[in-house]
Amino acid sequence: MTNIEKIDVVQDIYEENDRIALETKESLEKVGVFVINVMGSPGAGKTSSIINIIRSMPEESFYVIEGDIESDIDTIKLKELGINAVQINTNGACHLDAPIVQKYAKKIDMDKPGILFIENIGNLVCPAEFRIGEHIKMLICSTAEGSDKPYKYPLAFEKANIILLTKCDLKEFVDFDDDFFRKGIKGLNKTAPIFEVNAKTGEGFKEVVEWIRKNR
Ligand SMILES: Nc1nc2c(ncn2[C@@H]2O[C@H](COP(=O)(O)OP(=O)(O)OP(=O)(O)O)[C@@H](O)[C@H]2O)c(=O)[nH]1
Ligand SMILES: [Mg+2]
Repeated sequence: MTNIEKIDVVQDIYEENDRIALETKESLEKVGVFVINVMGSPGAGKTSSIINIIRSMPEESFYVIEGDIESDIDTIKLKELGINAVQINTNGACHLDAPIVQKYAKKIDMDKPGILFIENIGNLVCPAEFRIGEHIKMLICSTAEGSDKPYKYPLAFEKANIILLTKCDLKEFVDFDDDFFRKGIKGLNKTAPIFEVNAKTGEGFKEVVEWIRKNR
């Protein structure tokens, strides 16, 4: 009879992913690049927040990897603003993983120390499960999505190092319940700060930038 050895494929995939993520993180650390994995639902305000942070830190060099299932709309937008960006299209995959990020990170000439934003695929589920070489995870959540999101999609909130609540200008129109939202997060994550922002006016980003400067 043949000997059958049972292997845990899912476990192996995560381990290999984490190994490559660590490799990317360490190689970028060597050139002084701090990596922020930007996660959130489609349209939550990920690109808008990245742009606001970049504008608020003129002393810094920035690089962006844009992850989308299709299109290069966000990358074009960033390039038009003079931001060094490359696009990854996953053609269906709902998250970025470490191997694809490692491949595309090599396509950006990171000639100066700075900050690399990796905008993950718009999705509140899968991106939270995969390390991609980041130092921190920044979760972007908008008031328009509703205040119950921490309860329905806990992993993203649990893993976040910093949370931005965007579209605060729309709060009154979407019946956003602040207490319910914050209570949901506190039950999952006691350390991540929550910053309320408005990407249209830039309000709130000064505090976000101060936090990044302190924690990088
Ligand atoms: N009123 C208001 N609109 C916002 C704010 N932030 C973003 N938006 C708008 O929301 C829409 C989506 O913003 P994006 O920054 O493209 O969101 P995203 O998360 O990058 O979207 P995907 O990459 O498609 O997942 C755009 O029309 C923005 O102008 C905000 O604070 N207030
Ligand atoms: Mg975007």
